Amino acid sequence: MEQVYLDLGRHILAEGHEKSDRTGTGTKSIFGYQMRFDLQKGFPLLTTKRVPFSLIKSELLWFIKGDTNIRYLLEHNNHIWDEWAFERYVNSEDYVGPDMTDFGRRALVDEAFNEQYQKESQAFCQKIIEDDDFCEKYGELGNIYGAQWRHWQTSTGETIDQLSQVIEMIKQNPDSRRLIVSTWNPEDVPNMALPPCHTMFQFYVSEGKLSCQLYQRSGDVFLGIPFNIASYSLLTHLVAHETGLEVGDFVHTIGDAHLYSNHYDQMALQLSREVRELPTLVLNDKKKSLFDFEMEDIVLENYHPHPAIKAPVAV
Ligand code: DHF
Ligand code: TMP
Repeated sequence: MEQVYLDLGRHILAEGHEKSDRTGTGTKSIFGYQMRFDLQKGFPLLTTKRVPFSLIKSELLWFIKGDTNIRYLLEHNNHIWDEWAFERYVNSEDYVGPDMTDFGRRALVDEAFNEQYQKESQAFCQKIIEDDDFCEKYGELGNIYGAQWRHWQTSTGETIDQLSQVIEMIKQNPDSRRLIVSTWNPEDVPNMALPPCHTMFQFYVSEGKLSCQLYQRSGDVFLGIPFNIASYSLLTHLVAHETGLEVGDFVHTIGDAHLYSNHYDQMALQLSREVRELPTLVLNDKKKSLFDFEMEDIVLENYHPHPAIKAPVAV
């Protein structure tokens, strides 16, 4: 199964179009790609590099709670969203430290600056955890996934809990072709730190199995995509658990699928490795609703990957 991901990486390295991008890093990119993972055959967490599953768990539980403040992530030692909160802070009037303009790129090329940046970023995280007012102001990422899934704002000032509704629909009317959660709100997009990459997902039930398809408008194939595959596969397991279904396929459709130019060597290294047996996922049977799940209720067994491969994230 992992092979379909490796095929994507190989395909982009060989045939991707060179394209500039918002972050100034440069990419090789293709448009329109689909991967299918049969979740009966194991849990699709890559084995050709270690992917930190605890970060995937805490991020998904954070979305499911409808939380959009990074404090919960920091409390779980998860730093994958730090840069985007930090960016808002350093661009605000409250920030008085050294100039952090374009920190993502400068930290990669200027060691002295990188030290300053690491220091500021650590102080920022510490303050988010300790200072409630600061946390409320700068820990917030705005209307990202958690908000759109659980409390989508309507024009009349109400909120829609899309995730609860779709679960209820799966239970009541599993043959429905409208089992959709959408996150792309054209009204919100101009004001967002990072417009949603996962623009919509749809569930499908057949022969007692629950499948899920994600349309991802933009995919960082080396860093983001391995997380995204595991995250939506976990979501499918959790929704199947609650609705009393078996798991079917996770279908991953990507619009602009790209490799950043500073990930080519890492991707090539990963492609040189043998795939190993996939791990299995075990959910706490005592909990029924996915809204009650905590970190320890989700356990991965038999995960024996190759070592992690470091790569810088484009901000
Ligand atoms: N921007 C870009 N350019 N690519 C992304 O994948 C991305 N993902 C976001 C937000 N913005 C993004 C949220 N998800 C990592 C993985 C997922 C993620 C953000 C970051 C990441 O850096 N993963 C590292 C390990 C990180 C760690 O151990 O703390 C990895 O090697 O997989
Ligand atoms: P963009 O808004 O210019 O498309 O930049 C977003 C970048 O983040 C792009 O490289 C895709 C990547 N990304 C993922 O691959 N997966 C994710 O879950 C998120 C949030 C971002």
